[in-house]
Amino acid sequence: MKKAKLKISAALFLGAFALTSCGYAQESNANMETTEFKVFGNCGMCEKTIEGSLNGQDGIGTADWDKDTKMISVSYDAKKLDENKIKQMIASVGYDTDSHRAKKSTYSSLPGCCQYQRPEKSNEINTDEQNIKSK
Ligand SMILES: [Cu+2]
Repeated sequence: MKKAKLKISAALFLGAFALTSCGYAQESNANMETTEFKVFGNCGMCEKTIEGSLNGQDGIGTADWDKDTKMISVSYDAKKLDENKIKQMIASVGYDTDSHRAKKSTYSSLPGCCQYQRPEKSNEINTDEQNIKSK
């Protein structure tokens, strides 16, 4: 009888662990949302910089950029952040997204291998205010 009880509690424990490791705990937080968008960049160093601009920040769950597809997947607390703010955070370290453009000076200070081909779009939000004025 004692053994049976032990087995049941072990099963419950394992079950709870499995749910947690599948991200169930995070999904039960109603504020967590996931978004995916393009971030321009080249290499593994870009990946570290791009992800580093988000990971560990308040409201960010995880950030994962793929250097082949140039797509980033970000889970975030929708009460604290939105996609616009996340794109601003990425632009602040020198990386353009589909809608936000990094400051020219920040882009220029990236290592040579990281100076990716910048997108040419007219409807993007330019985070370089001096650039906007001179246009
Ligand atoms: Cu790079």
